[in-house]
Amino acid sequence: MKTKILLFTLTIIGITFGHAQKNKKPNIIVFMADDMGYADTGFTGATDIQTPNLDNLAKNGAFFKQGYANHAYCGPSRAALLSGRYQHRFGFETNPAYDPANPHMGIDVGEKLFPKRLQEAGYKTGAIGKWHLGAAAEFHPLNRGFDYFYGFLGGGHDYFRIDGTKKVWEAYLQPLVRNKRADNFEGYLTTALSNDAAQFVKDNKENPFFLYVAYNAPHMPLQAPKEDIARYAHIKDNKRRVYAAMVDVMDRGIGTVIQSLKDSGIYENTLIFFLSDNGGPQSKGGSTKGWNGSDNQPFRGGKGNLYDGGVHVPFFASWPNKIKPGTVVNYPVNSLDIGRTAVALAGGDATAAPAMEGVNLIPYVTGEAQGAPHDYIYWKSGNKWAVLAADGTKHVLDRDSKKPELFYLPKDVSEQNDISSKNPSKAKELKAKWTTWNKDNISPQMINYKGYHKLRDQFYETAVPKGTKNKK
Ligand SMILES: [Ca+2]
Repeated sequence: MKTKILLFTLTIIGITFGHAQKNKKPNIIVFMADDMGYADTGFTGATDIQTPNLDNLAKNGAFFKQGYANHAYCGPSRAALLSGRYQHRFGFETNPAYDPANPHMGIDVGEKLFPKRLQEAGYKTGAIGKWHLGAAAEFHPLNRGFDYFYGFLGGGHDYFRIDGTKKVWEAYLQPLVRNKRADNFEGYLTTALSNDAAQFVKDNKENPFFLYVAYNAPHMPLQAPKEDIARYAHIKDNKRRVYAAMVDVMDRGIGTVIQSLKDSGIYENTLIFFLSDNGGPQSKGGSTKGWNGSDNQPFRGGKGNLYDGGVHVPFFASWPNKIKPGTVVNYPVNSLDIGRTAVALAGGDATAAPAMEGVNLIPYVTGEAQGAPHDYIYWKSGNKWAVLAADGTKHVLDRDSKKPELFYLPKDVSEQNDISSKNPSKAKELKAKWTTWNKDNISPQMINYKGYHKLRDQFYETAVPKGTKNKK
């Protein structure tokens, strides 16, 4: 009898404990901005753009002072974020072209994205916004670990308009996609995505969830509601003024999602990451054509550079139940760490092949773990490369430099003083580390989207020579 009572009691404890554990698992949200400059949030120094919601989250959470994206532009950076692996392991080194008919133009189907690992651990998973990891069925978010998707499969979108009659060029005017059906949006795209995210939170408040909100803001085209642009009339530069309005609307949208968390009573137990996928594109060769109005100060270069301007991004984590306000992490961290942290918290399996890289950041944020999460962080973009040591020494061969340079970032944050000739042994050591890391990489598996479109156009021109169309 006693044994029975004991077993019964243990069962009750087990059920209660198990249930409580399940409910204790945090919700996890990743907000990702697109092509946002380092100095374009209040918490990283902007004075002409208002980002009170982001500033509040950063102030009350952990600011990653050396927070890095894994690539200097969109697609590969997202491939790293969502796989939790260096994207070179599976040859994802260029932006995929938008082509729903091409089953090779997207993220390797052998890669297990971390939302899939969260699904297996009982999480509901949602992706809202920009995908950019392939438009064919194999790559669709619902086939890669997400329960819900609302957004666009290409690399960007017009902020006001859908027009399916226009020629498909990276699908900026295509209808949005809700799960697997075409869908519309009302008003301004950034706000529509935010509202959808707020609704996802409400719909899933009973279960632990993961939500990936990948804004295309403030990526071009530079478009914002008139009234928001008017609020920034004090900014004289036209691009910067519209850009500021785009960032402002994104910040307010994040505020809407936060309010939804608070209304649902789950704000305190939600871990929120914010980062940009790469640095802001800068003026090149005296032309401002490619500039989106962003500011990467104090860093050198921008989108496409392996100097800090291309990869050092605004980056923080907020989790009121666990992270003390005002936490600052001074060591380098990178976007691979987000997935690893999420899977660790969810009790998922990060080691099932292909094993995740990155580090669970929570012990470093709470102070349970001391020292640097990474001894080295690596980048590779074509034949350009960079490696950053935990002490802040960076060895880089950038596209804007003819030779490898060595910088000591703690004293030279703008990468102006090449110390490679003063410290050749350090340069040698770092390059050796990079070479070892690179041994596990494979060559790029996809042609760049521009080259791909050109080839495809040439193919059709050859197949149907000009002037012969419709002739019998
Ligand atoms: Ca980008």
